[in-house]
Amino acid sequence: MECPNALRTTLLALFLILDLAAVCHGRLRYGFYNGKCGQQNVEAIVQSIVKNSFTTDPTIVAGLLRLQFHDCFVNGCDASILLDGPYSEKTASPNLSVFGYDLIDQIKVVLESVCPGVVSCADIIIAATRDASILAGVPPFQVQLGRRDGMVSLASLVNLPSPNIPVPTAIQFFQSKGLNPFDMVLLLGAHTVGICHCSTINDRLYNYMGTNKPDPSMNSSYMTIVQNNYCPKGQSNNNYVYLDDPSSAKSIDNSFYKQILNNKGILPIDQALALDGSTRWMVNLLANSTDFPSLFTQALVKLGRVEVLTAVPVVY
Ligand code: HEM
Ligand SMILES: *[C@@H]1O[C@H](CO)[C@@H](O)[C@H](O)[C@H]1NC(C)=O
Ligand SMILES: *[C@@H]1O[C@H](CO)[C@@H](O)[C@H](O)[C@H]1NC(C)=O
Ligand SMILES: CC(=O)N[C@H]1CO[C@H](CO)[C@@H](O)[C@@H]1O
Repeated sequence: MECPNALRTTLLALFLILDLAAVCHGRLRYGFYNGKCGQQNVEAIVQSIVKNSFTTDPTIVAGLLRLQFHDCFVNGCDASILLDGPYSEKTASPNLSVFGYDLIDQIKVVLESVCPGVVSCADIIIAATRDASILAGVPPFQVQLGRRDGMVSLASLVNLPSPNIPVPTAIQFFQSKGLNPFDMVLLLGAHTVGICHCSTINDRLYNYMGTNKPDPSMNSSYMTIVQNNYCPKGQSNNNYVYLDDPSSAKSIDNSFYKQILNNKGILPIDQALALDGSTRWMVNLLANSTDFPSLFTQALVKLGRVEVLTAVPVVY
């Protein structure tokens, strides 16, 4: 058993046809795998592999957070995002996403060798993202496990919000997943550890709304820094810029909120959080408080509960 991205796309078509499963929603539990993997501690195994990976490359934190977001927002937290093999072609961030997928696979291989067929890829994503977040500075927190992997992944289900959507639309999007506006503002705080490929914001930097000029709403001194140091005009599409203050890009802290209050948001949606009346107060609150890391863990836990599958499916 491997995580689903190891499946061939051709096989996938068959799975799709077979996906007539009626699903019972059971419950997630703390310590779900206790006693289910012989004497082995499943969560400790995940943690040690994540730790090794983080030591080699701390960007795994961003890779995993984004992976969990995409997994949970597309058909629930069921690892179906992994089924979508060529998914990375659809994101502007192929390398890091692939990095996240590889780590999930690596963990799955180890767990299969100690207790085959027990631990779901969906739970591995949740546990690994938790462990990576703690390594990046949030206080330790527990996650409930017991998710079952989905068997369906349709490109047509991949309906993720665009970085250009207005705040009210983003709020509706999150609300449709059972997450409130405050959860949304907290979860977007994940961008504190992320990067953005220059291609995603080229228009803001060089041709805002067809004006042939930069977006005037960005802090002009910061605009110059981004243009000169990160995203020079006409350079490689692999260039990227940090979504947060570069000096704080490795830790999960509230500097992202300070950054957007200074009009240094990189993604339009990030900047919009600080400008829109419905979210600005939350941004002010988070920018002034030391509570963000712990509030973030609570929002991440809620994200991990979006439309989960738990019981074994009944196939008619
Ligand atoms: C309205 C919601 C969101 C939008 C429109 C959005 C959009 C984006 C975009 C466009 C990028 C840059 C990709 C690139 O150019 O490489 C990005 C990066 C990222 N996003 Fe989001 N995002 C959203 C919410 C979230 C949430 C809820 C999380 C996690 C909890 C998240 C985690 C990340 C991370 C960690 C990165 C950096 C990835 C890296 O460093 O490779 N995002 N996001
Ligand atoms: C632009 O950034 C500087 C710090 O680099 C800050 O002092 C200033 O307030 C920002 N300007 C605006 C309009 O946000
Ligand atoms: C802190 O709060 C005040 C208002 O209460 C606000 O004006 C300010 O922008 C907030 N953020 C920071 C980083 O000080
Ligand atoms: C290290 C690595 O995998 N780099 C790849 C990142 O993605 C580009 C294409 O988007 C490849 O050309 C690189 O080889």
